[in-house]
Amino acid sequence: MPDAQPHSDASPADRPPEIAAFDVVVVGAGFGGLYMLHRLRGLGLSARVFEAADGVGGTWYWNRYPGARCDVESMQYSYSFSEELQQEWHWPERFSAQPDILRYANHVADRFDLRRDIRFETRVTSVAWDEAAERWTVETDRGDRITARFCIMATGCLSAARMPDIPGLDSFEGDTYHTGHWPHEGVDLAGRRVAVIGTGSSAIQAIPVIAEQAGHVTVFQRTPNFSIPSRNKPMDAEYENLWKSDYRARRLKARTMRNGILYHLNDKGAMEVSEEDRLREYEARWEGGGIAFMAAYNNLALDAEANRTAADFVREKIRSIVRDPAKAEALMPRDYPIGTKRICVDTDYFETFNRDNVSLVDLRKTPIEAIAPKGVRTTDGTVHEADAIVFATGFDAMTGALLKAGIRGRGGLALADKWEEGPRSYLGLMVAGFPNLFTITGPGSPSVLSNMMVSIEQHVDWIADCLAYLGATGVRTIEATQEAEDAWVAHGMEVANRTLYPRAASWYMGANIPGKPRVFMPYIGGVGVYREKCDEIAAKGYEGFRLSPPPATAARAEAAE
Ligand code: N01
Repeated sequence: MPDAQPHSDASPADRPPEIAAFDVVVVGAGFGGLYMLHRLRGLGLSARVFEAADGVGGTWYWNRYPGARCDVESMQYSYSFSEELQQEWHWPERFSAQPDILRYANHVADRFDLRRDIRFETRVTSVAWDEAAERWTVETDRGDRITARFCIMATGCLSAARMPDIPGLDSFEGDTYHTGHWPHEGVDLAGRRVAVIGTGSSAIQAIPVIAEQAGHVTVFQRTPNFSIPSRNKPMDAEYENLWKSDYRARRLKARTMRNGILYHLNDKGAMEVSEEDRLREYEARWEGGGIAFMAAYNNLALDAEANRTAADFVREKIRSIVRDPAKAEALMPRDYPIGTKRICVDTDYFETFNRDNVSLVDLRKTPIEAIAPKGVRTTDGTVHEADAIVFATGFDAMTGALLKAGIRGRGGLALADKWEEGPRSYLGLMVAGFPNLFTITGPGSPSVLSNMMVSIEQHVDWIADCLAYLGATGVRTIEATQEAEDAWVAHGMEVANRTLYPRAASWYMGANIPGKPRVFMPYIGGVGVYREKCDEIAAKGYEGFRLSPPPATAARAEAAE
C-alpha cells in the first residue's frame, strides 16, 4: 500500500508547510526527476518531488544565457520512454536552443500530469536517515517535513553554479550575471561594455551572441578551449523522418555506444592511417560539426600521439580563422590533450575574435587581481572598464548539489564527511552507509561523459526496477556494501588512468574548485559497458548490495502471513 498522499495541487508560493509520509521523495524536477516521478507513479508508489526553481527543466530552467544550446543533436537529446512523445514532438533545429528544450520539459510535465506532485520554489535543506524507522526525513526551507522509505537525488551534475572568489566584487558599480543563473526576463546588453570571465562551453556559446549586441566585449581567458563548430541548422524534414521511421531501434543502438550518442565512431586508431587520410577525416568531421569530431579515431582519448594530431588540426583551424596572429596564438590550447576538458561546440566562436568590438585578455599573462568599481583589474594595473560582468565560471560539478542538500546517513554520517577526499559510490547509484538513497547520474556513473538523457533514463529505469523488486520480495532496505563500493571506485580510477583525461585540470577532476579533491568523478568505461554491468548486478539479485531482510527470508515471512 502506498503511504498517504495528503494533497495534490501544485504549490502556491505561500502554501503551508507539509508534514507527511510518502513512499519516495525525489529531489529535483529536471529531466531526471520528471521521468523518475512518472515511473514511480507507474509502480503505484506515492512520491513528493521538491524543486528549488518555480518551474521544471533543471539545467535548462537555469541556464538561459544568450546562445545556450545543447550540443547533443535534438533527435537524440530527448526522452525515449514514450513512443508517442518521440513521434509527435518536433524539434525545430539540429541542435536545440535552451527555450525549445525548456518548452519540451514543460510539455512532458503537462502531458504526463506531473506537476501535481511537485512542490516548486522549495529547497531541500536536510535529508537524514532514521535508523529505527528505516526511513528518510527530508526537510525544506519552507518548513516541510516529509518522511519516506526512499530518497532519490535528481539534483543534476552541473547545477551548483560557482562564483569565483575575486576580491572587490561588491565594489563593482555595474551589473553582474552568472550564465547558470541568467535572469528570466533576459538582459539587454545592447551598446554596453561587457566583461565575460571564463571560456568554457557556456562562454563559448554566449560570447558570439553577446558580441552582436554589446558595444564592446572583453573576454577574460584563463585556459583556452578546444571548440568545434556546431553547423547548427533548421531541422531537415527528411532527417527527422529517417529517425522517426525506426526511432526505437536507433535509441537501443545509442544505449550501447560509448557515450550514448549514435554517431559514426571510427574503429581505427589515428596512427593507423596516413597523415593525408587523417587530415581528410578531421576536415570532414569539422565540416560535419559537433562532438562527433572526437570520434574521428578510436584512440583520441587514449593515446597522446593520436590525440596530438587532432589537437594540431584544431589549432591550425584557429590560426586560419583568427586574423590577428597574437590573438590566435592566445586562443590555442596547448597544455592539455584535446577532449580531456569538455570539448566545446560553438557557432562562430573563433570568428568573433575578428570583430572590432571584441578583445581578449590572456589571464595567464596578466591574471585578474580584483574587481574594481569600474571594471576588472588585472595584475598589470589595467582596469578593463565594463558596465556588466558575465561570470561564465562554471559549477561545483557532480558533487556540489548533492552536498548542499545536507544528507546524513547511518549514525548521522554526513555525505560531505564521507566524500571529504572525493566522491565514493557504487555504480554512481548508491553510497555505502546511505541505505535507500539513490543518486540519478551520480559521480561514479557515465553521467557528464554521456548523452545525459540516455544516462538519466537508464538510471531511472534501474532504480524503478529495483524498487519494484524490493516491493515484490518484501525487502525494506537496500544499501551498497563497503566492499562493492571500494571495488567500484578502484575500477573507476583504473579505467580513468588508462585514458588521457586525468592529465587536464578539469572540472571532471574537481580542479575548478579550490580545495576540492582531485578525483576523476564520472565513470569513463562507456555507457554500453556500464549498462550491461548494472543489468548484470540486478540480475544477480543486486550483487554488491545488502538487502534487508534478505529476499528469501522476506518471501518466507510473507508466505507465512
Ligand atoms: O563552465 P566551465 P561552463 N578567473 O567550468 C573560468 C556543460 N555545458 O559553464 O579552465 C578566471 O567549463 C575557467 O577557467 P579554467 C558542459 O559539460 C554544456 O562553461 O578553470 N577564469 C573556465 O574557462 C560544460 O563543460 C553545454 O582555467 C575563471 C570557465 O571559467 C559544463 O556545462 C553548454 C575563474 C568555466 O568553464 C560547464 O561549462 C554549456 C577565475 N577565478 C555548458 N574561475 C552544451 O551542451 C573559473 N574560470 C553545449
